Amino acid sequence: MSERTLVLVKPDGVSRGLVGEVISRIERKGLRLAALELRTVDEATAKQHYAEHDGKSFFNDLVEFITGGPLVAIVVEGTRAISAFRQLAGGTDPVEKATPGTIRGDFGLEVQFNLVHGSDSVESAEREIKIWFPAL
Ligand code: DAT
Ligand code: MG
Repeated sequence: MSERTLVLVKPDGVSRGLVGEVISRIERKGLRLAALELRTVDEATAKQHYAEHDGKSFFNDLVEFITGGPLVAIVVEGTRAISAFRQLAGGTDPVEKATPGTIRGDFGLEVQFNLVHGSDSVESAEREIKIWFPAL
């Protein structure tokens, strides 16, 4: 079943020059790009995107980090796109949970700087795509 998912190459991924690497892995997996934009996000949008984490110890640092520089927002589509991209990304902690061969496992070292975001469910994907690409 074809799905859409919201992917972010976060500011650390952009500043480290990993945008092409991430897009290449998405395309080689067989997923398609439906929308893509380089953008610097404001605090309100960042808080909306990460609303589920509001109140957690890392929330303020997360918002500061994600607003701290340009990121690349992408809508990715294809069969089981949500799970497929989460698999490409690897676990949240690039060392504890991610495995080599994943984006985070290959390029990440710290949980705060784990390079990419991918929606975690159909509901999250719909909610997040509305935030980032309301016209889609
Ligand atoms: P994911 O990005 O794998 O969906 P998440 O939704 O649980 O993970 O958390 C969102 C982001 O918040 C995550 O990519 C990095 C940051 N984060 C999560 N847990 C953290 C922690 N314990 N300390 C610092 N940052 C954390
Ligand atoms: Mg998440």
